[in-house]
Amino acid sequence: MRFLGLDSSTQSLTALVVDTDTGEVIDRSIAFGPRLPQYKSPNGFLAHADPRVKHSDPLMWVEALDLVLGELRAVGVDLGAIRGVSGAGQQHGSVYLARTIDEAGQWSASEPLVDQVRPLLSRATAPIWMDASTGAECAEIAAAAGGNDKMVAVTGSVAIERFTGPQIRKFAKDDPASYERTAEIHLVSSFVASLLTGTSVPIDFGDGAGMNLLDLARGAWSPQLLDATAPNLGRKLKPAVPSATYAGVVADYFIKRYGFAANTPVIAFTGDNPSSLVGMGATEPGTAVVSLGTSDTMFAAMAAPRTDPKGYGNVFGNPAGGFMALCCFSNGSLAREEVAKRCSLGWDEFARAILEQTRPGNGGDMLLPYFVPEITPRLPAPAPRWFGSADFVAGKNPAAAARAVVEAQALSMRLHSAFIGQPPDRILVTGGASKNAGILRVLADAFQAEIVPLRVGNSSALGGALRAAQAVEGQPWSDLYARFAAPDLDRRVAPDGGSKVTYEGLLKQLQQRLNDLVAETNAKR
Ligand code: XUL
Repeated sequence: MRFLGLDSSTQSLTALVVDTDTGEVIDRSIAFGPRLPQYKSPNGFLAHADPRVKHSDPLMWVEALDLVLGELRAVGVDLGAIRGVSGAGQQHGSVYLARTIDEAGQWSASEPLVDQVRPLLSRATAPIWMDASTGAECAEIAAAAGGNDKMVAVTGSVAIERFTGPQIRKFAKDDPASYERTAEIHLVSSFVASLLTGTSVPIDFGDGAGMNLLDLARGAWSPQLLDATAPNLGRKLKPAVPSATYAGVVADYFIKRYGFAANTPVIAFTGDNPSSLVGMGATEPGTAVVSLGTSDTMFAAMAAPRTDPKGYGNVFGNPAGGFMALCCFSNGSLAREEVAKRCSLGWDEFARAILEQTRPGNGGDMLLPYFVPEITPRLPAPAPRWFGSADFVAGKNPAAAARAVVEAQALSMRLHSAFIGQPPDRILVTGGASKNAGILRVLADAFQAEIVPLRVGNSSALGGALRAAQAVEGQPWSDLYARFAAPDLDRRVAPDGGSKVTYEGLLKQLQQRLNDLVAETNAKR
């Protein structure tokens, strides 16, 4: 049987079809920047004078959905053979509607979906996970809730700028009339699912945990946090549901336009990281995962929820049941791309610079790669810092710059993910940059762990397809993982034991420099 997974991420929308009989996988992506230039979002979000503000146009996601389904058909995929759909969205981003999709979603097949969604919006833009402009709202919510320790105990996370609750509060404060006019608030995941069914699909526990609103123990919105966040918020959110919830069927619009079969089931969507946990076959505790995307994330399933005493790590729902821990670093691909661009390095040259032209420790050259505001550690404004030789600091040593960005990213991941538990001896990697052998080498050495890439590129879209397959066919996760999420053992990278001591030293040096940078930033506030 065939199942479709969708992943509406920061820079692209991916659709991926798995065939559980033949093992075949087909995927297509729409990159927002090049394919939908009218939205003026080359990296998936709109320009703003304040670097802390990052919003996207939700209509771009709507148009991309039409485009990607059209493209699947164009390459010969029979969408009528799809037996179930699920998917994921970039986490934390929120969409505001003046009418609920339950009221409005009888989409007419004769008019493009984007023209039918446009009049529903009560807010023209959607704040996304990269937004760092809600510091005041975080402080207000935490104070009203009884402090950040209480927030962590109830929701698994301190009040954080990118999480949806603080974003909703900012909207309610800045534009109370539009907030009041809002009938329904969606995450990106539940929004795309709702487009697909033409009904209001609830938020699942996996993604809902990224809102600073979900009481993890009860699996329900916390009345106290709803009140602390914004007036009447409980009326604008449907109750949160388990990730495996049957959410409805594909709407007539998609049947008529793309040939889906009538009554094709849709399973609730989840966040891209929880979805990747499934796509990587890592829903059982014991395997750490690194996802190298626009942001880099490191995450792992947990037997019992474990929280980060420093307040950087988060707890989300595991779509297969239980919880997962996650650390998010906003300067992922964005930082690697920035360095590659500044140094005019292609990706092959970038890998060669690491593998052939530089050594672990980079001869003392170190970069704190914060070209956009950072989540871990918390830096509300860009703060790149170059340390070491004069040439490196002046940007005249491209090879050292390539190694420096990746070494700092890998070590910062090691430092900040330590709360998750035992240091891993095997790490699965996914995301665009996991194709780069230079990056895998640095990860292996910095963690002193075996690095194993996944065969399939888009683990979040794959997670969507596998969740649909599991919900509809009832196959055990382990069978689905063996078939679709098998790691690419030919490309695994073993750590070089000779670099262990160098990286222990670098880890301490990085920690000191990060502490200094955070102190410097806090002093400026
Ligand atoms: C996770 C996070 C990011 C987004 C990006 O907390 O903010 O990983 O999900 O897609």
